[in-house]
Amino acid sequence: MALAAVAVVKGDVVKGVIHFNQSKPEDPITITGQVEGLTEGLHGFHVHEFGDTTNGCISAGPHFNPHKKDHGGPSDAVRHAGDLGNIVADGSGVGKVNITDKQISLFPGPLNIIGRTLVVHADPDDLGKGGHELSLTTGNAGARVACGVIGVAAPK
Ligand SMILES: [Cu+2]
Ligand SMILES: [Zn+2]
Repeated sequence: MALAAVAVVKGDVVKGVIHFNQSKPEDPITITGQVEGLTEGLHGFHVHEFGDTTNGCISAGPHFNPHKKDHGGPSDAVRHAGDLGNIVADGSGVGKVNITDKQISLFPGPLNIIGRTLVVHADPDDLGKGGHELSLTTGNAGARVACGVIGVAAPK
């Protein structure tokens, strides 16, 4: 049975709705939607470990990393499961999301992301290659400008 989840991300000025769909455990997950209110350019986009926004997006903790690897880009073998790379905002501040990924899942198991938090960052994720002291942990993507817990979607 196909599964669907949704994250409504919110910050002071940035907001968006992101949908997650997956038809079978062995199939990739598709991630679609839109974020608005961004500065033009690249913005780090990750699943963080905790579905906790008690103290805002900071309570979501580090990148979701069940395999205890270094930070990387979405197409890298060495990456956090939650490393979805960057979204690209246009001159109107709108970033469209259309991602297919195989390292996270909506189905039960160690890769499950339901109840974790989707975070949008102020700065580009350097995908682990920036040579900054934070490159291998966060991609040096800066502040968390919006976030939302990934929850089970209502049927359409
Ligand atoms: Cu992040
Ligand atoms: Zn990461």
